[in-house]
Amino acid sequence: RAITSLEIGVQAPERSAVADTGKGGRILLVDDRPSSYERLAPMLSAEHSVDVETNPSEALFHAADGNYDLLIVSLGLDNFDGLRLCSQARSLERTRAVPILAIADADNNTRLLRGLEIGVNDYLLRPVDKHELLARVRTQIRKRRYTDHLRDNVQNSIEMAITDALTGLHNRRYMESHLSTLAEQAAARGKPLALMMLDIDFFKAINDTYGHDAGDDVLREFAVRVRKSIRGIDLACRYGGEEFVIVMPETDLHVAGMVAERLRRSIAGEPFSVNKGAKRIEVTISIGLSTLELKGEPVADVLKRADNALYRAKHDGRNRVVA
Ligand code: GH3
Ligand code: MG
Ligand code: MG
Ligand code: MG
Repeated sequence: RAITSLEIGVQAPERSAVADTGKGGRILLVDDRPSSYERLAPMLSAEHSVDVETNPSEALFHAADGNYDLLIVSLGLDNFDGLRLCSQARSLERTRAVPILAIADADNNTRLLRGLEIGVNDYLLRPVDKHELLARVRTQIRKRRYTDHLRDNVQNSIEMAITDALTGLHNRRYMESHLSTLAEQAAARGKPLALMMLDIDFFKAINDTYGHDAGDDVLREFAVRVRKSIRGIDLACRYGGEEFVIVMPETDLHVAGMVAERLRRSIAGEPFSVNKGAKRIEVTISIGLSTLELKGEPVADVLKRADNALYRAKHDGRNRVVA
């Protein structure tokens, strides 16, 4: 039975969380009292790699650049407000997700509560017990790795859900859901929006003559050439088997026609290498163009007009652009 990406996304982090000891973390200890960090650092380095920042005004930069799994902040610093550092770390993009463990003096409950409100994840009271320190550190590091892992998996799942696996372009579902948004934006800003529908000519013959794998090679190479000829804000998707759609915001019919013509030539002008370079074959495409006409026009109508234009391009002899 095939394992789906979603199952992988759910199962993998659970397995790794069980296996994760929480050891081997990268820790930044912010502490400007030698009597304190000279005691804490050796405790931590039994299981982790520790950097000590004794200059708290540098700590935030250091934390943001260092890719740490955990910040340990002494709240009773001599020359710096540890709480302020915690709050800054919480508001900075690069350090927002890094857990913070505070070390506080037992007689300062108010500061401790403030710290927890700011988003300190856990705390220890002086005098610090080595085993308690290591246990709390391991927990924070394990949590951190687990959420990182979950986030990566969610990102991968999203990526897979909107991407065509063969070509790496967006898939049809993503294009269709995003097209309405792009059309609304265009209408709201009074900007044009162009759409191209592209279809590889006689693709069935390529499959029949050179094999299905050669056909796949053509589709992949085609996607590479498409990416080269569009801008970052354009949206290219594989619409069906050998059919593609490109949505071009802020583009009128004239410019879209030039882009389409350039792309058509880039396909017809350079044979496609297939079967690991064993064969080079001539490929052409036909392109139908349309633009968003009226404010509030259904995007299905824009697609339909591009499809009609594509049909005429095929009918008129292929390897051409029709608007
Ligand atoms: P036309 O010029 O009219 O577009 O002719 P065509 O042969 O390109 O069009 P047709 O729709 O008859 O054939 C499309 C072919 O694309 C049929 C299908 O087997 C093939 N195809 C669809 N998806 C894939 C794919 O992922 N890989 C390969 N190799 N072939 C595919
Ligand atoms: Mg066809
Ligand atoms: Mg075709
Ligand atoms: Mg087709």
